[in-house]
Amino acid sequence: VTPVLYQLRLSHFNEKARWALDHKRVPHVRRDALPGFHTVTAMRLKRQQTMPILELDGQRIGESAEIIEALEDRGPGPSLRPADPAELREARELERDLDEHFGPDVRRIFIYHMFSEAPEALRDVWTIPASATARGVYNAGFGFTKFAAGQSLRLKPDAVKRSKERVGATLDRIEAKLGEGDYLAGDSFSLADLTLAALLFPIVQPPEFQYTYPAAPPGLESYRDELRSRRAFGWVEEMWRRHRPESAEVEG
Ligand SMILES: N[C@@H](CCC(=O)N[C@@H](CS)C(=O)NCC(=O)O)C(=O)O
Repeated sequence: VTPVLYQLRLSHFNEKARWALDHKRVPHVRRDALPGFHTVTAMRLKRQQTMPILELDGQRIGESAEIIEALEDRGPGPSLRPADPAELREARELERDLDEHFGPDVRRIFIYHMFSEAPEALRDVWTIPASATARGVYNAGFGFTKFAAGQSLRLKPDAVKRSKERVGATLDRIEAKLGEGDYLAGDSFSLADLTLAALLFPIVQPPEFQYTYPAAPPGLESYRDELRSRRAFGWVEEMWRRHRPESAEVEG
């Protein structure tokens, strides 16, 4: 059976799973959810609140890191695991760390700017996969979705400020680690590189992204400008150019 990815399009944790599926050339079906309503589907599928969820060989996997590991265990396709055990350990540690703090910080920054400056632009991109009827319902309830997300993601100026400081500190660390090299663990593209390049995409907005971005409002644009001069920003663009393959999605 063809694997099925339950996903949000404009989401960096979901991008990790898509990138791994595409990298390994695993034909898969994608089922889109609407942000906010996706928790209902996620609950039904796996008693959890978050996506991505991948249905793979009769199992449901509900964490992006576990999805990558399962695809690696299953074989074919180019490996995302460094061959050297110490480098593999390092790559996984970096992934775990980025998933825990960096991912949520980037999401808070991105959604905060969109909600406070251009909420309709974000809503209109979020509802691209929805039917006209679903879009109507969604738009009517959007004030509530926005409020609920604001609470659960702590979209407050002081929290956003701290998120930006932590993101800056993480990028300092990453740049030091990269040094003169091209990759974060070993000397080829691994799950560590994929994780960082996927988790920063909402800010970098590389053209290889497979879906639509909302236009960045001025506050988000000036934050992008702050980061643009950094090595890590150009590095993320480069990872997308070199290593983000075409989609392996199939009709389902
Ligand atoms: N650690 C999870 C994080 C996934 C995650 O946070 N997904 C977000 C979308 S970016 C989500 O579904 N959030 C809904 C919620 O937390 O209620 C992973 O790596 O898969």
